[in-house]
Amino acid sequence: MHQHPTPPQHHPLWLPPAPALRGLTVAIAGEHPLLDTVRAEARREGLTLVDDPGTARIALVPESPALPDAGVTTQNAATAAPTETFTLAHTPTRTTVTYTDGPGALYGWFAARRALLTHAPHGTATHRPHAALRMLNHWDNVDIHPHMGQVERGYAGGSIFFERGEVRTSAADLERIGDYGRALASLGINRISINNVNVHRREARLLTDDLPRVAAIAAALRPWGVRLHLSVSFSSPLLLGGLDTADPLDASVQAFWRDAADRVYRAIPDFGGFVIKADSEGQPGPFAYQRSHADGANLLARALSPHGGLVHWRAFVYNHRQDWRDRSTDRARAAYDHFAPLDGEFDDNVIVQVKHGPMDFQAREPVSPVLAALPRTRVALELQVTQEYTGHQKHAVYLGRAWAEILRFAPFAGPAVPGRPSQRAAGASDTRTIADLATGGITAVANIGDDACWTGHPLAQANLYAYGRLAWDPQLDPIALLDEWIALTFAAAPSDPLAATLHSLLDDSWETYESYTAPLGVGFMVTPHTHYGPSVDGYEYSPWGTYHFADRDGIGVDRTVATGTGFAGQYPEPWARAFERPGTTPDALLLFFHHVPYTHELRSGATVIQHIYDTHFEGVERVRAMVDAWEAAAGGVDPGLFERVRERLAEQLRSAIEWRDQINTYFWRASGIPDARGRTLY
Ligand code: GCV
Repeated sequence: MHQHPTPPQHHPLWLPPAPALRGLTVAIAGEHPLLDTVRAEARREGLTLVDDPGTARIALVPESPALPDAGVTTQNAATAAPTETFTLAHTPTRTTVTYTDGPGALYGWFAARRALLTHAPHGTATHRPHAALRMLNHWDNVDIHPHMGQVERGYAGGSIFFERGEVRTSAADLERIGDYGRALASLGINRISINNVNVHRREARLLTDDLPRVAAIAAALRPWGVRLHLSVSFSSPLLLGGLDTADPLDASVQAFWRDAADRVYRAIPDFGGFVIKADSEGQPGPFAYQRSHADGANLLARALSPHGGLVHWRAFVYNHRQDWRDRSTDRARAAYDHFAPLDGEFDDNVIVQVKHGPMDFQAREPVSPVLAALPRTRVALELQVTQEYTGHQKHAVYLGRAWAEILRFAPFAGPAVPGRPSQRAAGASDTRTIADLATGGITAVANIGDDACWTGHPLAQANLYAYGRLAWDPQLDPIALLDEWIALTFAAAPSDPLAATLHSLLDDSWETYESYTAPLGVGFMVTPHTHYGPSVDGYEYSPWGTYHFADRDGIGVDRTVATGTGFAGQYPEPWARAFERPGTTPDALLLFFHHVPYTHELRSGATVIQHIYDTHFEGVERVRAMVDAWEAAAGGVDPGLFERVRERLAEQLRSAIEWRDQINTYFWRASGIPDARGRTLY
């Protein structure tokens, strides 16, 4: 077997050794494999293990002495038994975790640790996850892909799971995977898929030849309550089974998938299931056999169901070979048009996985209407932690605020009352949010790699942290989570100047990024293929369906029912009506829904053209302030980390200037309207 070199020492993420815990006394009552993990954690942190929970400073006690098995939890938390649940009683003298099951104890341990290290207010509260499935999808390839490399849209080095055509299973690799599992458990993430949804010939074999090695990865994650899933190719019966069809209604195809599932479960008894991208961007799917996506999904679901496995079937289906001259086709409509008619046709163990926006993980998009259109289907919300369209982990962009907005969007009610996110405009009777509608849980594309700091940009660790915590509880305040991440990672109290610097750098960094890139929700305008840096017309005459339609008079995509593509009509009321008219569409999304003149006045009072100039000039100044703030932090942080952030901020500033000058100049030339403040345009 090929021996890999030992990977470099990796960063402890938000779990550096905690001297403040050392010497505390902990008692852990009960028997469960995950309680053994907690015991090992306590030893690792230097706590003293004692028998008597009555005297211990930290006590973990079962709610009832009989622990249910840490088996499959596939229901929405709202209807499920209280699994993964714990009560944390945090007092000045004692911190007690009363847990319902093994996962509850593990999550309770990390919550107790967090409460002690962040000096959380004293009190007692019961914690249960909002959704039973909290997942990360890795887009890692086994082979180095000629265009996408080892990790598709990965900005943090190679894969931690695969290297040069092999599954990584050296002791050092498995140790790092275990450390990753530990970090995920500390947030409450309980599922990961380890390979790319674009499944090439080599990756298809994870289901066969590689199973023993995949099982070794699953074993490294198991002590952390994290279950492993695989992405599969719909063409596996042809690629692996020697069949001449993958038709979901063909008996030999059904037998192939049953055998495949049986084999996987023999190797990995707690295997999570299959993730699949079908009939999308060149991936095979049921359309080739004139079958529906429900036929395709149910084929896999029936093979997995005897084992309790799940199918995550992605709704990211659209025509990527569109003729740009065809104004009637709208990519934003596609997922709804394909999936809404199939509601009710999916088996119970199918989860339709829906990207948060109707296009593709832009810095700003409306929330996908598909999430409100499948009442009889289990749907999962898909977010993107890896910064494909948000600066490639070269730009410091904290996405917690963006995700909180998505999770709290209430498709059947009006906007939240400012300052009171749970309160809606008068008259709204159905106030369910996206987090409520995502009965199949929450998932996200991961942002880590084999980079020593895991995420390329050290500050991008905050995104993984915020994602995991929001997946557990979508009501958490994303800015409080940022401070929590700072406190845990840098052992910095809020009064510490370093904490203030980090906070100021990241706090509104999403809005900063938005301000110097594509304006008012129009999206794209990025360099084709790489998706980094500006190229206003890069996708304008391409087959990908991502257009802005800027001309000398105006810009934006008319997606209204009255005169446009009709996309606005895919929303329930009151949003369908709101998005139908520019005056009631939020400014941030104006150009997503409407084609307007450059002189159109926004709700803010500025014209579209002046808004473009102002935000792009301001965006660069905000990045300049970030650079200066970081320079002032020199000496207060590890020099290696300081340099890495400094070098990335320099690139962010260079890139923001490039965006500003290209966007502003393009629209000045197109519109002929000068900047009211006379700043330099080219
Ligand atoms: C994994 C976008 C990305 C692709 C990605 C795809 C998807 O188009 O650019 O790299 O492929 O989304 O989500 O499947």
